[in-house]
Amino acid sequence: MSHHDERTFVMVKPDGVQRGLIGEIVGRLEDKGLKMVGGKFMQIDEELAHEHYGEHEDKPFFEGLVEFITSGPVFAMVWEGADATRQVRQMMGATDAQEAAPGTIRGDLGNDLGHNVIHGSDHEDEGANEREIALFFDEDELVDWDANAAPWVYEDA
Ligand code: IDP
Repeated sequence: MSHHDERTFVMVKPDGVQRGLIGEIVGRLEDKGLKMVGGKFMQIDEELAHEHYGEHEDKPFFEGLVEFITSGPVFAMVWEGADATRQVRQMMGATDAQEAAPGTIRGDLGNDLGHNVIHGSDHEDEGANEREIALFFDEDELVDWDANAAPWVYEDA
């Protein structure tokens, strides 16, 4: 079932944690049939924030973004499933939560561009999922397990 095992990095941002949305967000990903293989409640420090958001270094919002993402705890996760990176991006909705479609996580739970509740690896950035997983998790923090629901989620599992 190798084509069901794509991994992606997902994070409930500090606004989502403060607003008590961890359970809601985890629930939505579980309901979709994705499988959690890693999870860590943590505080991002300045260095990790710079590494994670390095591509935005020259943008005018970079400083504010680093300040926000280090402002309180986050819930970092790795989720696995068929086409998981693109699936999660689709479930997240547009970056600006004010514009994100109803039914998406940002569309339903957020109302701001910066405070947009969730991060997920960019599926259009080749290898971003693996890079971000490696940045936040050691290999031994990820759990290989068989989900009993898999044959019911996937016809060919
Ligand atoms: P993404 O999170 O949907 O992948 P990116 O373009 O990678 O969006 O931007 C990373 C994060 O930076 C966004 O989630 C958002 O919180 C923040 N951000 C992006 N653009 C702006 C902006 O113009 N002003 C303030 N914050 C922004």
